[in-house]
Amino acid sequence: MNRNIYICLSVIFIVNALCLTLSADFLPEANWKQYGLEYGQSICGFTNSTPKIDGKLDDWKYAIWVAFDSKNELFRGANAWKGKDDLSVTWSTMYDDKTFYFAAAVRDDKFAPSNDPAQPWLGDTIFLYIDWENQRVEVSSKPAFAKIKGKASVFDFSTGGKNPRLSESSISIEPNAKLGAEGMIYEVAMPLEFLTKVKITKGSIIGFTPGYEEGTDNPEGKGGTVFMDWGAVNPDDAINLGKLIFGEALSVDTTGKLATTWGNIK
Ligand SMILES: [Ca+2]
Ligand SMILES: [Ca+2]
Repeated sequence: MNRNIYICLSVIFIVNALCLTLSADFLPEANWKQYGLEYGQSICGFTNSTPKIDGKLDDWKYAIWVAFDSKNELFRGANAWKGKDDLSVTWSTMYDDKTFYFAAAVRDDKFAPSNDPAQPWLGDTIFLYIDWENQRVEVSSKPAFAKIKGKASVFDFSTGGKNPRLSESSISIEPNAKLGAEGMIYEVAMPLEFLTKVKITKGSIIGFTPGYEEGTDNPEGKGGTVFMDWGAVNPDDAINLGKLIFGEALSVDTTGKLATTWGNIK
């Protein structure tokens, strides 16, 4: 009898362990190449369900992900960057009728944010450089995300402060042990009305790149400061930005559909 109870408990334990493993948080890998995209192009997929802004990426399983994980993305710090485990950023975007969503899984050995909310760029900060008009003349929106004194915030660094309500956006920046000693997940929901008057719909194309600023104060004491973006360019010049196309609804079988969409619009 005791032996049966032991076997029974063992089975329950193993099944539980399997369930926990299967329900572990989703972590992304770059998948943009599957969609027939060139380097510097990605797709912002439409989401039918509102992602929960909680620093967990289970609601981003079907999104299109891009990785900044090589010297091709080092605008600054080619001699200071020590490789993927030092800093690499896998990022994605989604949208719905009202909101522009951004997420990033940041692999990092040391997270060293600024202490000064007026100068988040002194430490770890993510910027977005957005040219809504896609005229390649002006970076029209420049949100930034940082966790300062334990509080995750959205900042507006657009020229002339064009997006003053951005600070009301929802944001979560949470550690994730699977992303290195001090890796972080960023998850942000920015109402489109806080960002632009341009009507964003399926087929819209914008100039875009995230930029990862490791901190102009060089808090990790490296041989130089590190800044990563799409193509190692100066992202403050709109002409240098990558392209983000607003696409179809994301789903399990997104791959074929989105590749067709991109092909049609090119
Ligand atoms: Ca989430
Ligand atoms: Ca690092």
